[in-house]
Amino acid sequence: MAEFCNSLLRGSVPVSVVHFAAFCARYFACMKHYLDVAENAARTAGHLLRQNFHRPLRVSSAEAHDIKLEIDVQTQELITRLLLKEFPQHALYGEEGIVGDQSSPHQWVVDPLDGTVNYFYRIPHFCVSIALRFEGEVIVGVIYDPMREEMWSGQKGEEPRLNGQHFRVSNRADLAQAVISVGLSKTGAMIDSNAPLLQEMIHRARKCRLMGSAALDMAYVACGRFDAYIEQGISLWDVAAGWILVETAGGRVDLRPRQDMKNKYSIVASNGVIDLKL
Ligand code: LIP
Repeated sequence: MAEFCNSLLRGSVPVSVVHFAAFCARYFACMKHYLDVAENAARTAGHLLRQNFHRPLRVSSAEAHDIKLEIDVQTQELITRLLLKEFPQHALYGEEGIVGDQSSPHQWVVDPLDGTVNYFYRIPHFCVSIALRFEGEVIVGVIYDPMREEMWSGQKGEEPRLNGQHFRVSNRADLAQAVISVGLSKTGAMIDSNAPLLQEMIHRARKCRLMGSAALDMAYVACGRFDAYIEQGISLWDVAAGWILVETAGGRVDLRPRQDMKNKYSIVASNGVIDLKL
């Protein structure tokens, strides 16, 4: 089955109509299987985070603008078990570490708790973010907010869903009427490079928001709550799942590797019609 899925994802389409119908059926069965397993892992991890939201938390490290919690690691271990039990050949690339052969065509990109500082300060705005990449391309993405019980799910070639309902990005083109989310990242250098962007946007947009979870920012752009989200200095696990949600909802994602920081990116995610004049 796995090898058959790989050939499907590589797009080797059979010639005859009959085989093509079988091809489509099995292609969508493959994708639905990936999505179901990802949703189950996100929901189970989300429940663990909600159960512990009001309990004492163990801090594993604290810096000026960032905090790391033991529950980040516990949650990623739970997600890893649930995903790799189903797909033992796959690899996982997560905020709390990597598992398996990263040259595998299938790589899960995981942020077990996005919005860790919010979580530590009992601010109920955080989520679980899980994406699947096939040969480098994101093909499946889920983001789960356990406090609002909101599950965003997306897959390549299909309209995305929020708790089962399809959604689209907003169609607001005028920046003066827009709500823009800006991330400041977590190091002094990155805060210095993000602050001027915020200063500009505050005067140009109707409102700016600093929410503290890149993955939820992406989900909010995808379903039209925000018109755009910008941040410099984020990691792939912060935005991978949101990437496919925004694009399949009709938006645009511009993700650029930073030359000055390894494995860090600058992102502009938007509804695709707004001109941010950046
Ligand atoms: C957070 C991001 C947020 C960024 C924070 C931090 P974490 O991720 O979601 O956009 O501004 O600095 O990177 O650390 O909570 O997974």
